Amino acid sequence: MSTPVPSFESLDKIYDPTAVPKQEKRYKKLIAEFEKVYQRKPEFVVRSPGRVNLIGEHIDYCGFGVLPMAIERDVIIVGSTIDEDTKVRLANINDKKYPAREFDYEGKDKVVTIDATKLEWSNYFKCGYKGMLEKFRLDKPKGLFLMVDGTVPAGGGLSSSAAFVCASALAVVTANKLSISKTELTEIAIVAERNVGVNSGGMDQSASVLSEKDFALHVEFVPKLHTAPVPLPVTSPKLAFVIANTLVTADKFVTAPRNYNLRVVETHMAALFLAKVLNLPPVDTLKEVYDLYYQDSSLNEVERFSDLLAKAEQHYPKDNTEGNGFTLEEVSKMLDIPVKELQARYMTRFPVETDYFRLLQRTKHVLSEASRVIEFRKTCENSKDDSTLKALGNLMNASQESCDKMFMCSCPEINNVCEIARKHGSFGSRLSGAGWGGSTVHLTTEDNVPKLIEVLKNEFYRKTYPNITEEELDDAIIATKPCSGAAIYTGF
Ligand code: NG1
Repeated sequence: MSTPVPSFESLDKIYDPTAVPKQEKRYKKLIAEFEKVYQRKPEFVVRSPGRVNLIGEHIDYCGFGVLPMAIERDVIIVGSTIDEDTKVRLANINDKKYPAREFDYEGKDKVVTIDATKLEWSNYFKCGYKGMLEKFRLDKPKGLFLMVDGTVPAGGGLSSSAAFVCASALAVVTANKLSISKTELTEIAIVAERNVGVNSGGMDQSASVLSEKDFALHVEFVPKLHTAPVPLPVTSPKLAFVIANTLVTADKFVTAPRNYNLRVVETHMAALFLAKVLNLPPVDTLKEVYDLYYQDSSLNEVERFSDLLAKAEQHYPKDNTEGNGFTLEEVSKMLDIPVKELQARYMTRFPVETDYFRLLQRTKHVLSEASRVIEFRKTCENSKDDSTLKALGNLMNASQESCDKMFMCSCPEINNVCEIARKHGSFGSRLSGAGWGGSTVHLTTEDNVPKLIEVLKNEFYRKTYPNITEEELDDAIIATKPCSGAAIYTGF
């Protein structure tokens, strides 16, 4: 079995020392609330964090690795068990937004019913519960009393759902005195979260479970899920990340045909085109093109990317639309696949709306971004002095530029926040997550964090949202360091 999920007796093993006093208070408050509501003592406490993607956007579904890190914001679950029944009593410290729920175990095969048509907070707990009990197939799992506190803002691109599913799965394991490795927990959480109807890729749960304090995480998907901790440079003053949610919500379901799903289709088509002109067998992803074409090459990883980029530039025909891409008919000719087949293959299950497919632009983003992930990792690993911050920042800025111009997944608010931040001590600023709104991430130093936050509040938030409250601001702007992944806390 690989490394088990760690147990920590003290909170400084989980959080940065500066955050410990605040976290201690939070844990105490949650335990007090648990005791008040259930009139019993807690037996266990577990936590799992949200994540921010530092670099590597829209390349996971192309098969390339990404580089997220766990953040301080997390989901904590305090619980105790009862042998007399198998009922789950689930309460949240924020009971106005997340009212208490109860459900019962429905047996080894079904475990529990999840109605994915409803946006219901307890569904995420049920995902973790179902995932674990499907694995362990207990005759009579323990009845549970649970109290949850989540500080990852929902819908802000920081994977609040993965944090909750991972914490829930861990709570079920701990309550039933089972043991599980970090890898198993990750794999179960990835599959379990699909029960709420989202086909999630695996980056979020990996970061939530497998991250280590002070490290970012290189997550690779091919040939199988593989993660490696990446040390972040030790600088003076210390580096810090600020996450700023633009509060622009791009509803994934509504905009998917023009945004997310269209990008998935464009990158598949781009892979087919490159494979064809390079005389490779037809493939699904640009990563397969990269692997096949360079299997016997003496070029290093990064040189391969620039070589493939040059090949793409050289082979793409000039489009007739001043850089707007190709019509479906043109793509059909380029790929030698009838329009009807393209529609059936790529545009039916997930509808797509577009006049032009911007295949070369998407290829340029994906290949350059995948190369930046590798350079980011190398820069961290070879960090010698404070100039590393500048180098990492440049990679983040280049990523933003490419997301904006080539992948077209930024928006005016993201660009504005990044520009303001760069003028006030951010070495690198970029969108994080799918884009078209949502969160941004900024690399700075600890001493500059208060100033950067203040400037963002005044220059962006109060100007864009004049009625914004202090509470909303606190949720929108988060200063964080790389934190540890899922853990059991025993020091209460
Ligand atoms: P966000 O927007 O953070 O949920 C989405 C995808 C990721 C990845 C990024 C873009 C889901 C659940 N997540 O992330 O897998 O493709 O966009 O890099 O769809």
